[in-house]
Amino acid sequence: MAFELPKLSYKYDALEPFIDAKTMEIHYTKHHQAYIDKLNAAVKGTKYEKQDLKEILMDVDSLPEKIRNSIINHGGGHINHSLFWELLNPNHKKSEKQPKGKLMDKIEDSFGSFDDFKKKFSEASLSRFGSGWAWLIVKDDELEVISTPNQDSPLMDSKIPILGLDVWEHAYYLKYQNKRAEYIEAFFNIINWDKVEELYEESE
Ligand code: MN3
Repeated sequence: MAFELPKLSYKYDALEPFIDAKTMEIHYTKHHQAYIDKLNAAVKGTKYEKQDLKEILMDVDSLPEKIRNSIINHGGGHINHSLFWELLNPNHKKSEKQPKGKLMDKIEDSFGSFDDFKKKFSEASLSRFGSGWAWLIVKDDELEVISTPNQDSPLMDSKIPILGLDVWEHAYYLKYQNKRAEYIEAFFNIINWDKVEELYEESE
């Protein structure tokens, strides 16, 4: 069983005008697929073919050196994008732009306010030099905003990602060119907070 592109539960234009249909299509069918193809090539004929990717990434030190970097890059690319699609909200026009309940309480406890969290997450997204991701993660029941380079998954440090933003140029260049800050601001209009809340509750 090879790794496969997960089905997208909405159309490419569902996130317009914040993420344009063309970017979604290329990002999903070309970039994400390329990570999967290279991951499958790396694990072909090894025991990792049949293993859970999350478990593999949580223990990369035990991987054979020959395929370790490939799995970090392409396995990370696969798992990060699979999560990212689920974090985007096709019903954004009718949805709240903030979390509620336990997650909101925890965000306020951890960062002061939702706006302070947003500021911190935006700074992490903006200051990531080159390509990478910004994350809201859970570790030891605490929330933290971090960023990772390339396709490094927070799982490699036993951190559970519950929100993530792809800040590779391929994620925004067609619509936003070099204006990463505008893309980050747009992202806050299309976050699927129900999904983030679900992931938070699962992490407990
Ligand atoms: Mn990407």
